Order: sequence, then C-alpha cells, then structure tokens
Amino acid sequence: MISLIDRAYTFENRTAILSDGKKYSYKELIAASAKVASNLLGGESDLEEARICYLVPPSFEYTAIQWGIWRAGGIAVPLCVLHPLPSISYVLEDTEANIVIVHSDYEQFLKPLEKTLGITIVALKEVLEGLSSSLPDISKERRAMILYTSGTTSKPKGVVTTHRNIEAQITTLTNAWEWSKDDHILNILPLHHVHGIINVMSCALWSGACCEFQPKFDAEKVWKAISSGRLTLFMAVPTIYYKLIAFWEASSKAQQSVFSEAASGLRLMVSGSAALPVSVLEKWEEITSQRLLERYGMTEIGMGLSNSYRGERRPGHVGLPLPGVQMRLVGADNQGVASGQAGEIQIKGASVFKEYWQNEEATKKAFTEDGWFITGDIAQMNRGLYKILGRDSVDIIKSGGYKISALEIEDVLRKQTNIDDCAVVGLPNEEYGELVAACLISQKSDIDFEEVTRQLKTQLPGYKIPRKYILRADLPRNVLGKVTKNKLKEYF
Ligand code: MCA
Ligand code: AMP
Repeated sequence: MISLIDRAYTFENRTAILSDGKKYSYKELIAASAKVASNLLGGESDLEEARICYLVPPSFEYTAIQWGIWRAGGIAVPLCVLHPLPSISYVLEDTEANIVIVHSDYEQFLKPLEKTLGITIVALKEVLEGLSSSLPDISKERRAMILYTSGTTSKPKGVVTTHRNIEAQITTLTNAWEWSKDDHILNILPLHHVHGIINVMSCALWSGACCEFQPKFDAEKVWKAISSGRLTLFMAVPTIYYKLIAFWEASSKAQQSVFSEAASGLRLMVSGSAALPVSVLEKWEEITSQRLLERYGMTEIGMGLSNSYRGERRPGHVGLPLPGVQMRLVGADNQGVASGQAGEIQIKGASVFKEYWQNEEATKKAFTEDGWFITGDIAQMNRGLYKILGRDSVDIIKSGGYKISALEIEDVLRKQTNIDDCAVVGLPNEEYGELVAACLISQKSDIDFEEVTRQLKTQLPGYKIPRKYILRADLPRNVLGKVTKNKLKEYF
C-alpha cells in the first residue's frame, strides 16, 4: 500500500496541482497515474522494481508519471532537465533502465541513446493515454526511488529509498511544520532532488494541499505568485532568497511594498540545502517580516534537523532533530563528543535510505557497525540548538544548493588536451554559497579558459562548470603528495 496515493482518494475533488495555469484535482491525478501504471505494465502484473527513468519538467504530468511508476511496482528515477547527454546516459546505464519516458521537448535530445544504449524512448503522451487495468499491491519495504547525489567519489551515487523511507520523510515534515489541506505551495525547485520532490511536492500531496509548479526559477514570476495571495508556504535554497532580495531591491518603491505586504502573509517560509547566510535571513526578515525557518537535510536521510515552527528560529542554526530522527555527534574515535564540542553528525531512523544502488561497498562505508549513517557534516550544540560548522571533505562543494564533487569535475578536466593536471575547489560566495573554481596545470602558457568551459559544458551541467580559473606551474601538496586544497583556495 502506498499511503501517499491511498490518501489522495480522501481529497478527490480538491486541487492537487496548479501547472501551466491549469488546475488538476486529486481525482485526475489518481486517474492519470493509473493509466501510466497500466501502460507500463502492458499486461504484466507487477514491474518488480524495474527502474523507470523519466525526463519531464515539473508539471502535472511529472507527478502522474512518478505515481504511475510506483503504482505499477517500479522504481522511479527522475532525470534532470538541465543535464547534458553524458550525465543522463550515466544514470540510464547505472540503473540499467530499459525505458525512459520523455517529454516531447527532449525526444530529439535523447534520440542518440536509443542506438548507443539500446534504450526504449517512450513519449510522455503515450503513457497518459488508454484505459487502466488492475494494479498490484505494493509493500512499503519495496524500493521506490533512486536519486543521484554527488559525494566523495567522482561519479554520483544512486540513493535508493523505499516507500517506507519516503513516507517517514514526508510525515516527519508534515507534522513538524503543521501542513494542512488548506495549504498552497509554489515549487520552483528541480524535481530530481529531495528538496523539491519530498519537502515541497510530496508533503503538499500527502496533506491534500495544492502544489503549484513554475518549471524554472524566475524571480519576477515568484514575486508575482507571492503577490497573488494564494500561497501559504514557500521553500527554497539560500541562493533563491538572495536572488529574490536582489529583485525586490531593483523594484520601484510601490512595487516593493506590494511584494513585502504579500510575503508577510504566508504562514511559513523555509530555507535549506545549504547554509543560510545570516545576512540573507536578516534582509529577508527586514523586507517581508518573515523569519526564515532553516533546516538541515541530505538526500540519504531526508530532513534531519529543523528550527522550530512555533518556537525559536535562531539565525545561523539548524535547530534540533526532527521527531522520529535520532542524531548523535561523534569525534574521530566514533564516540559521542562532550556537550558543546564539534563532532560529525550521524543519523538513524525510518527516513534513512536503504542503500546506494548496486554499490555494496559504498553502502557499507556509509554506516557505522551499529547502523548510524555517517553524514560527513560537522556540527556543534550551541545554547540548546545545533549549528553546522562545515564538512569533513574539501572535495564536496555546495553551489546554488547543488552538491558537487570536485573529483568529478577534475576527472573531466584531465581528459582535455593541454591540461596536465588540475584541482577544483569551492570558493566562498554570498550568492551561490560556494563558487566552483579550477586551478589548471599545463605546459601551455596561453590556455583559453572559454574553450575549457565550452568543452566542459558538453559533459557536465551548468552548475558544475568552474566560474574561475587560474593557471599555475604546480599544485600545492603536503608531504604525502596530496593536494592541499585549503592552501589552493588562497591562490584565487
Ligand atoms: C547558475 N549560474 C551559476 C550557478 N548556477 N553561476 C555560478 N554558480 C552556480 N552554481 C549562472 C548560470 O551559468 C547563468 O549564467 C546564470 O547563473 C543563470 O543560470 P540559471 O541556470 O538560469 O540559474 P538559475 O536558474 O538562476 O539557478 C539558480 C538556482 C538553481 C535557481 C538557485 O541553482 C537551483 O534551482 N538550485 C536548487 C538546487 C536544489 O534543489 N538543490 C537541492 C539539493 P550565464 O547566463 O552567464 O550562463 S539538496 C537536497 O535535496 C537536500 C536533501 C536538502 O537538504 O535539501
Ligand atoms: P545533498 O546531498 O544534495 O542532499 O546535500 C546535502 C548536504 O547539504 C548536507 O550534507 C549538508 O552539507 C548540506 N546542507 C543541507 N542543509 C543545510 C543547512 N541548512 N546548512 C548547511 N548545510 C546544509
């Protein structure tokens, strides 16, 4: 039984999704997803955890596909609409998916993969047509979704969550933040990560609320939606609040007061996925009278810590473990640290993922022997609330809320002719949190950085492309020969 979908029957006539200016009821979502499921089954009784990839922008159809895959017993693998072909192809190969459902805008783009990977491309409109058949009963322990996340390895890893994990991730948040059927949220986040999929879309649909889609972030359109007065909730990464503030500042005085008045009426605004600069929190509060609620999460655990909905929301802090989440801070010896000391966050609970897709070794390494998930984030308890201090790895960069592996970018750079070696780091940046920067080592003294970027763009999505380059004779290294990235950051 998939509770998220079962619950939808109790909200049948309510609006589930507002997309492209059109309202879709829960009844329509149930019917469309049943058609998708029946088409995918094609007469079989159960997809038995077959991986079904889909390249569909945020929309009613996106949700119908995701629910349809689940109802047919498949594992949903959303693809990112911003990714170039090699990134998409990696996910298709890694999941060993046989089919990919594609929105018409991307059919031509994916065409080459039919030949190279032997994959079947199915047009979105085909799976939404026809009749529905009987559907299997799905146990909560079954795998439901794979989301790809970068880590301390070069290539992203597939994070597998079960239906039970997803339900726990959703209910933790709907309870803590008091979601109700009268809520209306705007989603401007990409739908291949937990933030958009779980915190925004799925929490809304669990609650019988309305999820409104804008397929791509656009500050003007967001302010317009806020000004409409129909939103009760808004959730975004710090970069988005930064960009909304910049748009507000560039607006006329009259416009500013319309925006401010409207934003002050929402019942909750949340920031997460990266550290929220106190300056952004304060400016947002100044212009909207809204104190942002900052929370901490990770693809592998859903949400872990949160400031309080009704109590204190302290700037620069991420609050306390959410109900149902067990957390401890440990030192290098894997033992709990004394109160007030810095330690690594480890998490246990029903929301923690099942495994990395077909990667037993990485899964084993990610947990302690007694079952705690090792996050790699360092925190400290400070006057009753936790504060994130940073990460234990310099190879992980957070830019615009996206998690990026420096090693992945380095691997692609090293394949370029003229680049003998390189090192990639994240530089502090107010707007993006961190900016990707690359130090190149080359025999040539006149490397064309624009050409380097052009070549990278064929292999990597835009948010992984370095924004700054320097050319040097060598890289700073320690006595063991390892690049000292903190030293390297000083060179920029
Ligand atoms: C875009 N640009 C950048 C970056 N991204 N420049 C530097 N660093 C970046 N990271 C540049 C582009 O190259 C372009 O410049 C210009 O900005 C506009 O590009 P565009 O793609 O339109 O950017 P945008 O739409 O303004 O993107 C900003 C964004 C986006 C909306 C903040 O990055 C975003 O949607 N981030 C959210 C990611 C997310 O959902 N993460 C959650 C994962 P030019 O025109 O010169 O080329 S974390 C998670 O799920 C866990 C569980 C959690 O805790 O939430
Ligand atoms: P992802 O793997 O994309 O799910 O990103 C998860 C990572 O984002 C965490 O391990 C943290 O490093 C970071 N993160 C998420 N929320 C916050 C926050 N509020 N403050 C600081 N870092 C955060």
